[in-house]
Amino acid sequence: MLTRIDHIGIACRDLDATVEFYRATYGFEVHHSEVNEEQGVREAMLRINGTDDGGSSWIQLLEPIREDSPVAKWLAKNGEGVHHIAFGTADVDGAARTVGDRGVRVLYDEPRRGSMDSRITFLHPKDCHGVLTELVTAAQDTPEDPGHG
Ligand code: MC0
Repeated sequence: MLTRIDHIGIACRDLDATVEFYRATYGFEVHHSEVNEEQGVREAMLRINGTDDGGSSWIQLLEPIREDSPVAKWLAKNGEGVHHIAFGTADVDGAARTVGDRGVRVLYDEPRRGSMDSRITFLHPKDCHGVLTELVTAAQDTPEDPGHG
């Protein structure tokens, strides 16, 4: 059902400085960046590796653009660090239904738009042993045609 670590989301206060740290320290380059108004973040995606299912694994750096956004709230309470993990699936609708049927609160009725036109939903951290967990289907990834996320 879930076939890879799609990404690890990291909350930061200064996206440009954090991108530079990942470049200078590890040699990871920005593959994609965007503003997601709905989620209230400016973000950069660093591609770490390809995966067996034809997708990819990423580090996602997140800087809040609004004080009332989930990442701003989290930063104010915890400071910078790992904000969530995301599991990749070819079928985010089906995976969310299955996990929901197992008693975990799924935060969205329907998946919403994520990075690079992916479809995403979140699971409540209080139902996941303290880990905010995201389920994601990459744009090119469908049950019929697993692609290159
Ligand atoms: C909050 N909590 C967390 C947490 N955020 N625990 C672990 N990891 C996190 N990231 C805990 C708080 O410490 C608190 O625990 C309790 O959950 C309630 O949190 P709150 O601060 O009072 O905030 P709420 O209830 O208003 O919202 C929490 C909730 C929210 C998880 C529902 O943050 C949410 O809807 N998140 C999903 C969307 C999101 O995070 N978007 C940003 C990434 P205590 O013990 O103090 O009660 S966007 C993204 O990632 C996209 C672009 C993509 O991947 O493509």
